[in-house]
Amino acid sequence: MFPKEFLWGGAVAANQCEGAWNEAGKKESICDHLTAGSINKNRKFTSKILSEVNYPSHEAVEFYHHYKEDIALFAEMGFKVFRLSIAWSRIFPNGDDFLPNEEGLQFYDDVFDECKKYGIEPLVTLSHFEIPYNLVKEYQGFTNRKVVIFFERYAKTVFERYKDKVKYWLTFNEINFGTMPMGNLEVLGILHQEDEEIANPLDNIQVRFQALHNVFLASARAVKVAHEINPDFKVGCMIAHITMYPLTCRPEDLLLQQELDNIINNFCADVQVRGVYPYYIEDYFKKNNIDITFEEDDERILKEGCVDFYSFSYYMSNCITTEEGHETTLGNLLGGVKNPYLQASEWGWQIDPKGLRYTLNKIYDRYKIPLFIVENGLGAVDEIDDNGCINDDYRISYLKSHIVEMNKAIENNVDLFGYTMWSAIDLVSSGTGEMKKRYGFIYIDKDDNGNGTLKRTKKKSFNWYKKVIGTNGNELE
Ligand code: P53
Repeated sequence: MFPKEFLWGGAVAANQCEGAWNEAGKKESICDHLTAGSINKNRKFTSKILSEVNYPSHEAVEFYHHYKEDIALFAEMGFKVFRLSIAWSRIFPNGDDFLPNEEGLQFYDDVFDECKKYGIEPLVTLSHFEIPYNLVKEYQGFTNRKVVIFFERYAKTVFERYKDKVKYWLTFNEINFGTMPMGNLEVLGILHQEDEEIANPLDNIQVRFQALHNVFLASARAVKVAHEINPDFKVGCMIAHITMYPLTCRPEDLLLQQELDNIINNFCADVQVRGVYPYYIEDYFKKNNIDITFEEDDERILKEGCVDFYSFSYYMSNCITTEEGHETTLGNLLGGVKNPYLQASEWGWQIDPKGLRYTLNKIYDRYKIPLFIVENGLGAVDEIDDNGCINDDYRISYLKSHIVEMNKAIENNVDLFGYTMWSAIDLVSSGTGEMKKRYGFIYIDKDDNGNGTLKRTKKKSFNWYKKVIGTNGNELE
């Protein structure tokens, strides 16, 4: 049984849905320099915005101009919570500005007021892969400690402005991508060359982990300021939990799985939940010649900025092995090999609802703080039939099977207090930049070439989710 106050809802990120990339004083974030790709073609970062190139974030699905219509649809589904991110570059267009951009602040006031009208609680991510480009260009992102101060200024500005409108906050989306080369640009704001493929960037592991240290500081300072501004604020970490299994029962596979699980899944949350670096990271740093500079106050800052809850995204699981020659999972930015017992999505993400229960048990066992699933969903191609309907039974079946496992975890006394499915509306895929990798309950007429009317249509999953929320998860058929 789901608790009475369980927060059901859906999630989006500013750069993937808002569009209006250069309106109302906003300047470019890194996403505005990312080209469209596909499962076989990596997205590229171009330092100049080129006129002949399609940058999907520029228009996206125009949530910026359609937010009233979209939020009304969320309300119709019965959303209790709506997860969105603030585009940092709407508030501080260059990142290092002294004063915020009033028009940017006003936009989110309007969005939160619209949510309030329907009794929908906003859950707000401060940094969802959206660092202002100027901070990357002029400061090399979070490699520079000044950016910690700029982030704190941004966090403080929005906490003060929205202190009576927003209660739930997340600092950095999928912060643990910073433990892998693919996190260089999106999490840390590091770019070692002007034009590159973001999934496969140049990498300097020492620079990357020092920047990640600075992101921990930025997050911790934001948590502290949040609690000073409003003691009722609840601030969470956000981890992309890539659940891993040893492929075989060889002890070597188990040990490798444990090591990777620690570095990729546990390290960041250990720092953000407990406020100290965990013991096992020393060995990893030694092996990789990483030497983190801790300034005088850093230990204290981390300790004072522990998060209130743990949030995570969960889409899939992977297998880990020391054996060579196994087929890796398709379209997978994260390594790992195929699991013979699981089916994968069209984009090669292995679907594993029971893995979600395992993950909930694992995380709760480790931290004993409230958990929130802030992303879970199926990217798929949706077709409109002759009657204008989108029968996305595959999405319903994906979500249903995951909700069943959430319920079992709750019955096992795991303190899970919310679920925002990815994504509330169709939007631009972060990994591939495609529109056709759709996640929403609401179809948006827009294709990969940027054509379409942007008309919103409810999918079959829309009415299904409405019933799920209406029965507090009791009726899943
Ligand atoms: P897309 C990879 C693996 C797990 C989560 O992803 C990921 C990624 C990055 O692609 O990111 C999150 O759109 C992210 C969202 C993103 C969503 O997963 O690539 O927080 O912004 O859209 C789904 O299919």
